[in-house]
Amino acid sequence: MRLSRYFLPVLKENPAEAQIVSHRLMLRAGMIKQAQAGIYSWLPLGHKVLRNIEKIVNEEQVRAGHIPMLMPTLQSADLWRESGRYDDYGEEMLRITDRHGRDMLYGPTNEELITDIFRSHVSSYKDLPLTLYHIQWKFRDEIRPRFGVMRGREFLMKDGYNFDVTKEDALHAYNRHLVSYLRTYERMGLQAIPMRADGGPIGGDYTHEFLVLAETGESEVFYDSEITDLKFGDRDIDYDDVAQCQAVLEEFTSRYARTDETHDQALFDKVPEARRRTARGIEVGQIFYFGTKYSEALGATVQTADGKQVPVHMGSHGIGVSRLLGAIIEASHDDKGIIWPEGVTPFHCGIVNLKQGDEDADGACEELYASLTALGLEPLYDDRNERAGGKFATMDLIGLPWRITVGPRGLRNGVVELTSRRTGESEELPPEQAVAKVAAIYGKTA
Ligand code: 5CA
Repeated sequence: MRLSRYFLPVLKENPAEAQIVSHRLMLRAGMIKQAQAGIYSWLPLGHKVLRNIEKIVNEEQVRAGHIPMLMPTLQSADLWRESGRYDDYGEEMLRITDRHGRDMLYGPTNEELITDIFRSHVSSYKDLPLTLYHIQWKFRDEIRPRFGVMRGREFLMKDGYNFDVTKEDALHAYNRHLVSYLRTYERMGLQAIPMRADGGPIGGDYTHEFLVLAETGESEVFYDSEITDLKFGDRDIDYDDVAQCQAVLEEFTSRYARTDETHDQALFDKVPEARRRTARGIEVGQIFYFGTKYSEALGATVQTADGKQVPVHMGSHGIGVSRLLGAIIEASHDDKGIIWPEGVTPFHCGIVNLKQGDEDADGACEELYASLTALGLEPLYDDRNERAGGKFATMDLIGLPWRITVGPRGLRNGVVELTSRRTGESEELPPEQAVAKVAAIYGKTA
């Protein structure tokens, strides 16, 4: 993409309404624009990151054996009356009436709708296990939407639902989700710690939230500091292997880690004092096992191998896709702007032309652009007629992890400059080597 042709409405001033750094930077980097309280338009740069995050979520769900689909945002109130949640959900639910006077709602979550699909099409144990998921907009009429996309009213969620014959099988599905979430967040450059939590309006008493530690997080958390040493890394996991998934769950959840809702001071006091931590965290996901709560209410049963009719065991598993942008920025920025992890960056590399209009500089930039593109990478070329300082400031603000700077002086010596946004370190290299290096970082071969 050439910046002269892109739509990147960066702001020079700090927007007054933004109280936390991620909100401020998303507005300043021209990623989002508030449409109404807690409702945002995703401008091109923000949209790109959102799609990258979705892609990682999708890949890891499919890897775990979960099946993508798409349910609508608008749901029938009648279905929610069957589960009893139409009245229970309270004022967070946006209720709508259509022209025929039918009650509808903008889905805050999808347990009812997915259970209805299940009961209409599945009747035998032979069709299980089954986990279906989608990535779809949700609406929760939060009383205090704030912090930009962190606590929106309209927000994008990945929500997945498992259906199993027995509790044991459903717990394996739970573990599978836990493992896939650990991988998912690490691919985005985040450490998200599973912590025992509360079921809230979804229900169930077996649930973990995934928290990214950050001072601006809305949840108070208590944990054993040893937990922050755990890395999922590049393990080869067989998602059908019950023991393997269980072992990961045990490894990542055996130490004390709880949100304030389930915090138990007496238990916490058993952690050696030097390892006891109280902090704040951003909840980027939650997994639930709630047994037969919805299947009984909606009559979702299957026939077992010995001919009995039983309600299926279910769980639901969510990732806050749009909230993740805020969480990643909270975890990865400096005073100049965002620092995107390579896994989610909107463009792989920036190209800054220090002297637009100079034949050599323009030519070298065009060549870099073409070589990177040919390798399947997406560079953002700042080809505007602007001062170098302004170009650097924009690149730093929008946070591309790598920048190639091209100027007539370097070119006379046959080099360009490759700079890491994270460390600020630069090296001078011939253009082909800069391309090869960027390509290698993203796993492409030049
Ligand atoms: N049905 C279940 C799981 S599929 C569910 O709705 N779980 S949830 O309520 O925990 O939401 C899942 C994730 O969505 C949360 O962990 C959080 O990351 C994100 N989320 C929830 N509310 C908001 C909000 N108002 N703004 C942005 N993200 C949100």
